[in-house]
Formats: sequence, structure tokens, C-alpha cells
Amino acid sequence: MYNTYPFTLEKLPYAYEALEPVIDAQTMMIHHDKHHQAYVDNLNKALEANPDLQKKTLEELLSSEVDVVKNNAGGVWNHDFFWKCMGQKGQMGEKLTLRLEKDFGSVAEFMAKFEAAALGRFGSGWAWLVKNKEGSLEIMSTANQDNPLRDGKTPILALDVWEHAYYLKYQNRRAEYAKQWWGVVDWTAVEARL
Ligand code: MN3
Repeated sequence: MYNTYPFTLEKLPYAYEALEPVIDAQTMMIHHDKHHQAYVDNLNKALEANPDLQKKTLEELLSSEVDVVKNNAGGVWNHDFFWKCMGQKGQMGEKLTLRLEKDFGSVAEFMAKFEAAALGRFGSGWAWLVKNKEGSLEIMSTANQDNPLRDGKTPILALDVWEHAYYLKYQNRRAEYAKQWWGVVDWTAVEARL
């Protein structure tokens, strides 16, 4: 696990084709090997130019006042988290189900709200399920590579809605991508973050 400069790209925790047919292997390969790698490289480059920040952890860099550092730190953190939100195909456990019912009324309502956050994000960004300081679950979206930790919220689940995440297969159909995506969410990993 990376912690401080110099950062390295973490391996994808499953094969490129593991999420087929929801997310195609080519998208996964480009997304991880090119886009995610570029965030790692550009973060290291930005830190070379800002040696005073080299001792900071990745989480600390998410709130950096240096934009190029903040943006690329977010790109590294968010993608690492995103890969870990997917992979295992399985049913949602009882603990998470009850929690979503408590905070959103029903699992269907949670999913509808999450999809709306994914669709409503103008341009590039992320949809998130987060835990707030009071311990309740909330849905939010962030622009670009911004991260909820900056607002004191703990990420539980994230969906990348940058076009590079879905364009090869879904083109302009972000809503369809967001709906199909539920089929590859690793609910066990999500529940473990509660
Ligand atoms: Mn991405």
C-alpha cells in the first residue's frame, strides 16, 4: 500500500475481463494502465516540484492547496477505491440492506438516488455513498477528482462517471452505464466499510 511519495500504481485486484459484460476488458485496461497510471505519474511529478509536500500521505494530499497535487492525488485515491468497489458478484448482505432501508427508505430508493447523483454530475466526476460525521449514510457527487474526505465524509462506495470510464461501450449513455454497474458491485466490500 502506498503511503507517501514516490507513489506507485497498485495492481488491479482482478483480471481486465472480470467485469464483462458490464465493463469491457479494453475499457478496464485503458482505465487502469493509462488513466490511473497517469495520475500516479503526474502526482509524482507535481511532488518533485513541491518537495515540502513529499512527506504527506495520500489522504493529506487530497486537501492540498496546490491544485495539481490535489487533483492527481484524488485521481490516484479515487481509482484505487473504485477498483475495490467492484469484482465479486454476490448478493447484498443483511447488515447493509437494513442500513440502506434505515437511511434511504429502501434499497431501490438508495439506488435511484445514487443513479440520479451519477447522472446529475455535469461534466466529469464521481457519485458517492458516504458516511457523515453523525454516522448516517448520504449520497453525494464530486467534480473532477475531488474526494469526500475533504468534507469530512468517509467513502463507502464510488462510481466513476468520467467518460473514459464508460465511453467505449456505452458512448453517451451514462444512465445505462450507472444502471448496469450495480451488477458488478462488490457488496461484501461495501458492507465491510460501514
Ligand atoms: Mn476514471
